[in-house]
Amino acid sequence: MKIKTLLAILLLPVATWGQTFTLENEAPANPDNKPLPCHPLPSDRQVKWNETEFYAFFHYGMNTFTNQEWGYGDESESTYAPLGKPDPEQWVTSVKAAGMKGGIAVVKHHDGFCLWPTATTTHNLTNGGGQYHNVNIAEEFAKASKKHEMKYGFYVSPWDRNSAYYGTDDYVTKVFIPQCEELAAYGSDQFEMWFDGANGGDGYYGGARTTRSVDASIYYDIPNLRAKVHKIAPDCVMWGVGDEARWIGNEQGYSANTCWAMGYSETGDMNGWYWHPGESDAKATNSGWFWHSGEGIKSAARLFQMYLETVGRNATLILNCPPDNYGVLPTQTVNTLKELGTMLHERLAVPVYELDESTAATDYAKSAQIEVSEERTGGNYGIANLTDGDRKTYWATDDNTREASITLTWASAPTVRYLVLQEPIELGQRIKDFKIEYTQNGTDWQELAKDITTTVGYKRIIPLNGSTENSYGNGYKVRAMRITILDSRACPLISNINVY
Ligand code: FUL
Repeated sequence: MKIKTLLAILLLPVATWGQTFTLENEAPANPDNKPLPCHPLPSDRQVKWNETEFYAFFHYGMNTFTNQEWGYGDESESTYAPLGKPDPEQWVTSVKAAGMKGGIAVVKHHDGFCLWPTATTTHNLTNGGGQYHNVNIAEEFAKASKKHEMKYGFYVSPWDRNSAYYGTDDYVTKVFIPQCEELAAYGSDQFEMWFDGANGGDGYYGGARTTRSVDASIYYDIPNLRAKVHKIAPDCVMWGVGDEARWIGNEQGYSANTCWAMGYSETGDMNGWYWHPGESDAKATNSGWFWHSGEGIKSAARLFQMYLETVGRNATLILNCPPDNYGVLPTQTVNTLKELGTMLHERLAVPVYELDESTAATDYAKSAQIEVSEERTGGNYGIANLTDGDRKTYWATDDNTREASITLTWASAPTVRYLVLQEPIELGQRIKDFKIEYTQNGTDWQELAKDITTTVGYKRIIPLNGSTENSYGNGYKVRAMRITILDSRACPLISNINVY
């Protein structure tokens, strides 16, 4: 027996005795009096993902050339024949001008055609038609995103209507997981891989032309898939079947006013067992997910409303902007995105590519005198954290507190329209209910945006007139504004306040 092993055995009873003894001093040292986390908590990867807030979806591929939404899988490779050189850099810079922080490119839809030279199937762009089929979309998209400091990731359809293997284990081990690994290798800093919920049905399947169904919850070997992708791209959230973020569900660009980062669908569930934050997928255009000749685009005002109803309601927004058959975003899309970026910048101070900071909305929280009902003792939990622009620092209350208030007062009585609140989600989502009041004369207080002030989470943007559709309006001239937290799952914490 080795000396070390012998020592370990001899010391075992002493170690056990030691543990029993220390139970009397069970509470870990907490010199900073840090608030206890309120479970469940996000992973570090999920926190970073949440910070991406607003990003694009680029549906482009075989369907762009067949005027379809779901290809059957029997399309000949040569049908993929861009009329011009596809330009992922143009996609990236156009959405950056809308205030987006990243994008997800669809590089394989249900028809199975791959927009990168994969080793897993010949059904890929190297066998496409025309002069421009060989532009490696995955590679160019990753490159352009890095160049413009945008987050990026890929949509890989788990369902493959082209593959002869679909429905067998070989598909998962020889096609699907290797495809995800190939894509992960385009960048270790990817933020999300998107796995669609449409799984199985009729298709070409290598000529079988039949119907194949799978149980998506077990078929794709998700634990193994996660491990393999995370080994290459550790911050890549596995969306959908990967279960690290959830589908908000309506595909119309809205989440609910009460939105928890646990549970499912629009509202989530306060008692959900694990962190499962919401992402809302929506179309900027008026027809399908893929580009269709003659389609229109929603107005910038409508897209701004979507932003308020998703990013402003503790979800992320993935807004689809489909490239056309030249492989670029149409001019109308580019212009609308620019208009949206200007609105977000001028109303909510969203940093936008090429827009000067001096034209951003004024954050009046920074010039307010702030008073709070209480401040947690010990550590750094004071009111300065509310306006320091650092999401990691926060104002905290004492452990037993469930109700607390923050009052902002101005000498200048600014005209304001939006209130932004953020919780430090690293310590869990806590606030259940709050209210906003304002006064013009210092004595009479009136409630604003009644009934929609419930949860906060990563980010909450409240249009003070209560309307996401016509949120801008005339605004409110305020001398003071009071935010009262009415209920919370644990002592309330706030990391950031902005008033625009
Ligand atoms: C759906 C797919 O079936 C659509 O074609 C599209 O990709 C959308 C984002 O997800 O489930």
